[in-house]
Amino acid sequence: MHYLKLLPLPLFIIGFQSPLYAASLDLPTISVEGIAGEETPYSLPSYPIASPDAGDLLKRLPGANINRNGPLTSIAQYRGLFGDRVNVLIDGMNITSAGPNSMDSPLSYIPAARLKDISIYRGIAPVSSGIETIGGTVVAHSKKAAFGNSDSIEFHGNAKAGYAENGDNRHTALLAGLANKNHSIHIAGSVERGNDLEFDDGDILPTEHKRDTIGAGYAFKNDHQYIAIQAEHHNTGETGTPALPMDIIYARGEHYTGQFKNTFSNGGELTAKLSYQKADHEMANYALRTPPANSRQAITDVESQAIGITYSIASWTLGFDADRSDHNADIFDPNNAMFFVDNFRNVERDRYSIFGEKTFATNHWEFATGLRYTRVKMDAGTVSSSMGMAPAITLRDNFNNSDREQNENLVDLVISASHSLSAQLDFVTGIARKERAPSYQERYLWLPLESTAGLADGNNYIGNIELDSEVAYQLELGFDWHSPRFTVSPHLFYHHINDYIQGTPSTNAAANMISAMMAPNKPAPLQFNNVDAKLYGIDANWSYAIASSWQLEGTVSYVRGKRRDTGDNLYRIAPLSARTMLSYVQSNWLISVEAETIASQHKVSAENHEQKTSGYALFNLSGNFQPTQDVTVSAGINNLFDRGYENHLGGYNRISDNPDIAQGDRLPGLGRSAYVSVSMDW
Ligand SMILES: [Cu+2]
Repeated sequence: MHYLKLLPLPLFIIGFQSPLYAASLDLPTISVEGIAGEETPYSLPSYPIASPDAGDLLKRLPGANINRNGPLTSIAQYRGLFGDRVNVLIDGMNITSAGPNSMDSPLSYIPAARLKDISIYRGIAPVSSGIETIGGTVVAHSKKAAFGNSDSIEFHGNAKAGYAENGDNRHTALLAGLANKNHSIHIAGSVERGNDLEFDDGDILPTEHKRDTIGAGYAFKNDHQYIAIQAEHHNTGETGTPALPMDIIYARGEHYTGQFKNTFSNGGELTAKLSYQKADHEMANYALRTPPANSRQAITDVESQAIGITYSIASWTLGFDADRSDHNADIFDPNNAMFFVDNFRNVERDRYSIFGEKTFATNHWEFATGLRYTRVKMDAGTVSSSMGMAPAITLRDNFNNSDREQNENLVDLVISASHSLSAQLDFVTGIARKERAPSYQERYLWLPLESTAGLADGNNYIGNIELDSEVAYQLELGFDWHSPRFTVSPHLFYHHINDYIQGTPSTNAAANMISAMMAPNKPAPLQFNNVDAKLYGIDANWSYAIASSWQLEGTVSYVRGKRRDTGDNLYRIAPLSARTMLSYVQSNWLISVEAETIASQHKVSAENHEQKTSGYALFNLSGNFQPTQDVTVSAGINNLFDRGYENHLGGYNRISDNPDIAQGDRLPGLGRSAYVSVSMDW
């Protein structure tokens, strides 16, 4: 079942990561065996960046991008679909955000300094990669201790420290492990601090950040068994989110995972995984910014459990997955002890799922097929609030009297195929049907507020209990060309999505009235509704060995997202983007210059009152030096010319008192930043 396919990784990264240094500068042999690129995550090893955020690495992959609401809040976007539509696995686990605005997005649980690798299933994600994978699956792993080769115990680890001048960003991370060939134990942690970030014309307020993580794990393996347990604690302190109505006061909690694998004498393999997560979060609109007319704070939490069991033998894989999560969110006024709103009360979202996958081959064709059925059960408790106005009471009573228990049946079907046309050329295609049930915010937001999983469009929203699940029909078509000096793999895609969930003008009179009373300057609220949509585009990665020391590589990503019912554009769709990097590589050092060229985005959503952005180009310089095989010094300058620009996925300024950026304007992108980091392995 496990085919190996090495996609054409950027040369630079292979050269840099190779323990043999970049002694051989020819393109590595790229072996292509088995099934389409969709079967294996397209991976990016750790790469020196100035940012604490793992999302900055993810966006280097073809088709991938991030929606950014603050320095630590990256929300994964893949081919125009984002948020809950993208399945993000951190060390094999689905992280559930404690914050109803995704302030603790799944990617925020893994600092870049602790990241071993981050990858994406290119194109259509296989059904085995998770439940609700309509927008694909992102896989990230933290660094852990490797097993040794003998019975004797060895001490290994990695220490990393870095500084970026823009925002005085500091980070340190440590991994220390003891291991022999059967046992491995590790502890790991990170400390990150940063002040407000700057752009060419001033400061972006508030963008300070503070995050600590600590974790420990144990693993055992012998010829037939593998067992691993891991515990992680994270604590994000006061961290700005200028694109949202509040900032993070804290987001902290624990998650625990256990994994077990057994190989049977018939060649079958059984894997089981268990996880538990508990996280608490507070946000406020007065601690890191001058409050608007009313000070507000919110305290939220989530508790979740998951289990997954998979059995694979020969070309078959069968599995069962179940998870459940419970959410609460309460809003308070720090100056008025009487005020409260139950934003979400005892909201439950549980998923029970079974799947099967089968691979087979005929006449130079390789197929991977998969089928998954999921039952999603959702419910919410009754709500109350101190608000005595008639429309608030109407909304509360309507919600409390409604049938809030809702069940969805989701069916995912995937057929991927690849055809080897020659030793250097593979044709890749796939079709799929994928479904996503409504999120708890889309369904249970009973009072018009901005608790929208980080949409950050500035609109108040009201939920819709009666929402249907989204159904996507997906098509993938591309080729992978890999010659010794040149690789390119353009893939075309098309998503036809029925019942796409989108905010449309609310016709709920009570909601419109209370929204006008609470937020007189805002447009009328939107309500989550089912519409029809389509997304299509192309993305490619490529590399070229110009000469023995000169390498060129890059990615191009384009996506177009439209409503099919009205012709409006979809909201927060990444503009046409290209990344091109030229590197000069020597045996123990290299230097690179990179251009990021981003087109304007004029195809904006009228329904979301979205603002257009202009195109721009940024130039980045970076270098790496390995004085010994175990030490790497990286340094660079991002946005070398301190170019002013607006990131289309970066949101709007919600701060009233920033002297350098008007309220409601698009947030500027980061100005020039010089950085340096040192990493040591032992
Ligand atoms: Cu929050």
